[in-house]
Amino acid sequence: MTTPALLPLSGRRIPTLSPGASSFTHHRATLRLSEKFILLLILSAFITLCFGAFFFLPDNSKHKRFDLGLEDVLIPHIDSPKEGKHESLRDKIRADHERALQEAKEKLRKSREELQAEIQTEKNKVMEDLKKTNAGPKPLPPVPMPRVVGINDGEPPEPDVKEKRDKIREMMKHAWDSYRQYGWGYNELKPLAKKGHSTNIFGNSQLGATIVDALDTLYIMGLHEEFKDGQEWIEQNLDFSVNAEVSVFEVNIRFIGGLLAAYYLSGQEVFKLKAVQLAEKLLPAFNTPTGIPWAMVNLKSGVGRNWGWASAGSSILAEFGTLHMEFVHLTYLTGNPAYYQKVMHIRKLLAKMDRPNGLYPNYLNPRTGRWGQHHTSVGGLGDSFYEYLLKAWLMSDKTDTEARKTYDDAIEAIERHLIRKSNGGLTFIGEWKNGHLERKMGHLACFAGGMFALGADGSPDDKAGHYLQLGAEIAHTCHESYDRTVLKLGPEAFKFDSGLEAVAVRQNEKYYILRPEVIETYWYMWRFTHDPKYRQWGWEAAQAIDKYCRVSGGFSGVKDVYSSTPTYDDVQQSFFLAETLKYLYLLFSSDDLMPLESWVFNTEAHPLPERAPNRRLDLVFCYYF
Ligand code: DMJ
Repeated sequence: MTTPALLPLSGRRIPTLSPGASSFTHHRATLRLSEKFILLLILSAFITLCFGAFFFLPDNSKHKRFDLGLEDVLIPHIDSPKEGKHESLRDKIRADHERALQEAKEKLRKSREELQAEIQTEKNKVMEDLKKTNAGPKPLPPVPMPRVVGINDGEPPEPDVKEKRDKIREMMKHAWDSYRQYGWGYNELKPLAKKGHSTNIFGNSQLGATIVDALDTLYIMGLHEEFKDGQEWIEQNLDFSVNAEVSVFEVNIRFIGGLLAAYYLSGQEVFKLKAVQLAEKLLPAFNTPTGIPWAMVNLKSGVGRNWGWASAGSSILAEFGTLHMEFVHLTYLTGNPAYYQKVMHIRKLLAKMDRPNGLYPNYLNPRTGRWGQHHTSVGGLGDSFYEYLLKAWLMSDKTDTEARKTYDDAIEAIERHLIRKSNGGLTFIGEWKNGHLERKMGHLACFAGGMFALGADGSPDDKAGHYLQLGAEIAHTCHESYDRTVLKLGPEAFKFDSGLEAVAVRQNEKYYILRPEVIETYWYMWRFTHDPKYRQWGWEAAQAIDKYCRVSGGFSGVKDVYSSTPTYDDVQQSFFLAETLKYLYLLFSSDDLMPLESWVFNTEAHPLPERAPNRRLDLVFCYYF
């Protein structure tokens, strides 16, 4: 056996020192030492390995192995399951696996179309679930301020018209300054008691309704100091986290409408912000079995309910039907589809319902989705529902043809069943009550003259002339209702019955509370015809208001327009500043101030830019629907 050549650890051959014995012995001794050293090294490495393994390798005793037939899976067990449990778990996993295999086989047998349809159904289900948990897609980023037109001085060229306009501006100053002095921060003003006032539509809140409602009128009239004052109050005080039960409709048309208009006119972000904050507070009102909102909602708790007087717990057509304009703008401005979805849901639901004689009853139960009492009117309880159908079409740059068609059908039914000519030749709009026509017209229904004129262009079968004429006839009738009183101010409701023509009969229908509807119709008719009688009629009304409603602390409603010694109701309504004075001012301004081709006025006379939402909404549709 040959001695193996010993190699040093470095691998280089050790040089031979001398060929003699002594040198050989020395050499062997050196080798023995090296061997021992190497053995020691190997031994210590082995001990280190065992030591490490003892402490660091996983404890196999904590795992059980299950034979699953196809492969082994190591499953951690925590509390030592009993054998039975192992069996059931094993069975379950096996069953799941077999089912998955089976499904895969079935899928392979399906056609491409079938598979696509299945995927779509799944997608829809996921979207529905997301909507339910409010975890839908994130809102689109907010849009910058759109370019708006027609905000100018609008000074009329005729000196006498300018004088009248200046007078209206002075009336606005008096109404505002009085509120500023005696009612600041309250919702409305008591001009005789010279203190703040509120009604149940605002709950027990102090939300400065008059400030918000008046802002855009101040802006349009060029009262910029007053506007700034109002803006400051809103920035510092307007807070919607209050325990107050408010009317969803009133708060929408006055506050959201007012804030949005102030935003579009001035470009100040604070108004948009407040409008969106408030809208969020209104959304819980839509949590009903049908999605038809409650009439009232508590801004703090979000609890909603309906007016006690409304037929069998119903919601009111003119209330849930007068949200579209503002809610579409909210979606446009925020990119949040929720607002748009809420109002479109109402529209879809109404479209599916049967309508007696093609008419929309004023009451709809939000729990059952059934109509309440069959009462239809173009005045109170019904009015602005029809107005918003037309304006939905206008604000969409006339692309929302569904809204236009719904409007046209509704107006056709109204003309057939509700509009009549009196013996004296006055056209009036009566009220339909359980199958019979009541020959009484409300002051509120007088707005319809302007609506018919506004909707004339685009009406079916080229009936534009007919609707403009109908608008003129309503304007004339409503003027008669003013002219046949002692104060030259119109009563709340007037009859066409038993020889009576356009006069109030009941004592509780003889009041005038600074309402705008008749003047609103004069303004629309003026814009469409330029017939000077409309300015004349508007001036008559302005003079009567200044003469009989003006007091040192502002303007008040009167209780009897047939009495030469008026008694006051002591309320300066916020809509007097928002609507009545605005329409009067526009009536005596040139047409390039707030042109109707560019602005759509909400039912509280708050102007919102036409077309602005259109492109953006296309994007929202693609993104969400
Ligand atoms: C206003 O608040 C609105 O015009 C509403 O549509 C009904 N009427 C009042 C003023 O009369």
